[in-house]
Amino acid sequence: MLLLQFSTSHYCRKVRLALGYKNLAYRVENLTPGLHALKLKPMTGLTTVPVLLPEETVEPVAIADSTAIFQYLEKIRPVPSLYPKDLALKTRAELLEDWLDESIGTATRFVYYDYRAGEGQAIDPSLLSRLLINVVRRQYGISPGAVKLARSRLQLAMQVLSSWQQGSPLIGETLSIADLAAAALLSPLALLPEYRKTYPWVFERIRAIHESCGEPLPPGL
Ligand SMILES: N[C@@H](CCC(=O)N[C@@H](CS)C(=O)NCC(=O)O)C(=O)O
Repeated sequence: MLLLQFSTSHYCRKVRLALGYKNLAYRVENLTPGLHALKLKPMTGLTTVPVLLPEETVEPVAIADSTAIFQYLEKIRPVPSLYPKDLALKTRAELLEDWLDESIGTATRFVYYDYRAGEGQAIDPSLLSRLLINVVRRQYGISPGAVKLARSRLQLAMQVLSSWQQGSPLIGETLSIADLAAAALLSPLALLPEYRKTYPWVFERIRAIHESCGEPLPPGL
């Protein structure tokens, strides 16, 4: 299997966590942001990474979107499962994963790049890094108003994830798609002192989940 990714993308991290949890062998190809769309659009109709190429003789040829990739991985390697068996719990895990993808992954991106452009400039003060951060901020419309909204979304996320404080999975008794999504999509905040100080338990859990999946820790952890 080949994972097409951006090396720094938290959505690609999410897929690597699942591949690791299920102990599946894979290779990665790091795409160049900007040129990536030329390769991906004809393949998937979308421009986003992650994209998984199963490299099998049977369909599908390419799977776009981390949620669809999770479903595919569960189909080909059902054990250990990432979906609760109980139908009501499974639906809750799917809803939580979808909300984390659509709202919280984006909110993290906004708050993270806002930090990197200001107080966090020292993480990489090179001209290239500053240039890239400005391109990303423009591409995603990262304005002060949008960052404020993103911060309040993250505050809600911390409440929703409160079962992590007791070291418990988010849904049911074992790790699920919801835990992996939260661990990956909040991981960029590990570089922000404010979040580390206020929510230390979130980062303990992110670390533990990465260890369970055999995935190298994100920057800052
Ligand atoms: N819902 C998508 C979101 C993926 C996403 O936002 N990927 C970003 C990188 S973090 C991307 O590919 N951006 C480039 C683009 O939109 O062209 C998923 O879960 O896979």
